[in-house]
Amino acid sequence: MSHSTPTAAPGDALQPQDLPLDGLIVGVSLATLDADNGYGEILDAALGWRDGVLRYVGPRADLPGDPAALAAQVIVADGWITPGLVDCHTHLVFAGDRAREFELRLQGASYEEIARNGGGIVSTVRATRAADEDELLRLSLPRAQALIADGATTLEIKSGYGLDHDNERKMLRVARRIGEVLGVGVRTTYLGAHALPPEYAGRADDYIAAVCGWMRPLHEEGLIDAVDAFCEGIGFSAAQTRRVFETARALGLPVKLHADQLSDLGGAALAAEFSGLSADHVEYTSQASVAAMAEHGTVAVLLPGAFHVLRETRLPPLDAFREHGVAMAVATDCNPGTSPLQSLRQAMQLACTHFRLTPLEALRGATVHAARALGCDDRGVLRVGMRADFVRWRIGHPSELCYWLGGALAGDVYAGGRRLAGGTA
Ligand code: DI6
Ligand code: FE
Repeated sequence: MSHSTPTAAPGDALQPQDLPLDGLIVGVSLATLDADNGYGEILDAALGWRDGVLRYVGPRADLPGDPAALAAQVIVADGWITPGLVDCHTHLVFAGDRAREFELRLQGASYEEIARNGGGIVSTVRATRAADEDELLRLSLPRAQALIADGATTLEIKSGYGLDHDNERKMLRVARRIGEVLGVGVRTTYLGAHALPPEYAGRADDYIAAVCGWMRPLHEEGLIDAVDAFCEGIGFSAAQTRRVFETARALGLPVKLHADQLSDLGGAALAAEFSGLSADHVEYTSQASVAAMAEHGTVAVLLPGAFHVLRETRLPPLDAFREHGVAMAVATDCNPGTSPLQSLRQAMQLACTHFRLTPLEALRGATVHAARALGCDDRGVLRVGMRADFVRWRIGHPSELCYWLGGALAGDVYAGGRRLAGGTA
């Protein structure tokens, strides 16, 4: 492992218009991730920001003068700063829980059996429909806060437990309100094609037509950043998914897909065909689909929490992703059924233990590659001009982020230059 100390790139010098900085942290080590390989380490560093944007990322020794003269607030700190974590796949807005289902699965029932018997996603739909918008916000905020407390500064949040226009809209509005209330970055994903609601039993094609019809008004309200579907035997077929994607494309919305989680329906290749931002889960993805993802720059989002909770054994084609240069992201999939996981750092830990990612791959997967899986090019690395989204961790080396199971490692969490949460300095 390299522990070299690269110097700041040319052009990173502070400009007069950057001053005074709003904040400047000195003395820490940085894992900038601003390189193709390695952590991009800068020891005894400084990080400065203004107006929510990073303005200095480099060695403390290269600062043009006394820190106190450069910034309104100077913080002397130790530990490591990484880019803020980006959780690029969550279903954290929902009501109720499925702890009973967890017990049934431990007694041998499968996820598919439970879904076919009226449990699973549809039971969360009942609870979510019954909650009004304020109640849904109240129930969902603690999950977002838990993710932030362990270092997340951007959350993707999917709909998909409403399954009619008004309830999908309610979920997406709650997702936006979470961003406003907590100051965290939120990207919303419309997942109307998540499950078949009871009122459409036996009429899946009609339901898909309805999902496509709701997309435009929700988009016109500014509630949709991307469109997703659950392409699976217990979800929707590739042909139905294609109709959803065609509607998204006509509206200029990017797509992503729950693909190849429990079987290979060619979902990842379908996402790639639509130049999808990501194909997620991907345990059963074929070599041909991996090649298609590489060709179209579609990110593979690994969700080791669901793999762990469902006690799956089929590994995603990790070596093929590496060989083809498919970027691998890591996310929590925070949801009440298959992944009641409220820490992205824990997802990184599971990605290392179950999928044998290196700690560096897992960290890049939860930052740089996760940002790409959301189509965000303004975050995920520490670089001048990027959003001031970063976390100061109480650790001696970044590999510790994947080493500890649990623990309170995040000292300070900043999004857009504002401190969100954290423990003692
Ligand atoms: N795959 C998942 O991981 C979640 N949705 C999906 O299509 C699980 C959602 C749930 O079980 O509530
Ligand atoms: Fe999911």
